[in-house]
Amino acid sequence: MTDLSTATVFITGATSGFGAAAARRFAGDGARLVLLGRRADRLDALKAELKVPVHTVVLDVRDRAAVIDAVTGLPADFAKIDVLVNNAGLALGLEMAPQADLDDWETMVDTNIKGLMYCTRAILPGMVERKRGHIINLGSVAGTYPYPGGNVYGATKAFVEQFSLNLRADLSGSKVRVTNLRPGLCETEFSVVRFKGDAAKADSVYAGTKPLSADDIAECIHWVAALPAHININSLEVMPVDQAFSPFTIYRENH
Ligand code: NDP
Ligand code: 8X3
Repeated sequence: MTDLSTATVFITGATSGFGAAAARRFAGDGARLVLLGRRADRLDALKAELKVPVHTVVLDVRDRAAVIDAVTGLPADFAKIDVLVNNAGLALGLEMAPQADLDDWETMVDTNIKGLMYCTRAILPGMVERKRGHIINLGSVAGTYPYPGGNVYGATKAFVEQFSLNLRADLSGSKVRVTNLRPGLCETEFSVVRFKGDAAKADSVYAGTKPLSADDIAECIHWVAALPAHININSLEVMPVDQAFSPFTIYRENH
């Protein structure tokens, strides 16, 4: 297995959900952590909780210059990143395309696509130079299966799938691994964000079912990273047992 006790793990979106759970999971190995998010208070609280070396980075991944500066300015002890968990992301709204808010669409593209690109491009050259590294991207089942209202969110996650596979193509011979982890229904702050603070609406998404937890996904992130260095999980789709598929919608009228 890959020894993570000496690894440096860079996690974006570490203030909540999968990112915070992954930070705790890797801290269990003794890994050094770089934790990124916009909410400084949450990063500080996590740093105080974890018993491993932690460097916090407060920024918005949509800010290209800030991402590049933060990575080039990492303290020497945290600069050799072994694992990048490209997790920062969000869905905004569930409206049908004709009614959807164009600003929401742009925010999802800027965060889920461009932010992930910036972090990858900033960190990848060091991994290639050291011939060691693993990029774990957070895609989604929404990147594979369409659903009403998934429109641009799903499309950003389809980008993550194809970008991950194309990175594998570019990184042939580099020893750098790339994984796209594609969770299904998972209860985090995801739906509160999607419904812009409407907690009742967010709760209704998970009512009466047993969704995945952030810890379940952290376990998957940790598992792909801990596998022996010659094994690359390209894409890993994970759903709760209670989530499955429905038939195609067929629109009918008297033709
Ligand atoms: P949460 O809302 O709980 O966490 C999202 C994290 O992303 C937060 O730490 C947030 O930090 C960070 N983030 C959002 N926007 C930015 C930004 N512009 N700059 C920096 N950080 C940002 O959601 P999850 O943990 O559920 O989601 C994590 C990832 O997993 C996302 O990419 C999501 O699309 C994906 N996913 C989620 C699923 C689910 O059902 N929950 C299923 C499949 C995929 P802060 O606000 O402090 O900046
Ligand atoms: C989050 C899962 O199905 O709500 O990516 O889009 S879903």
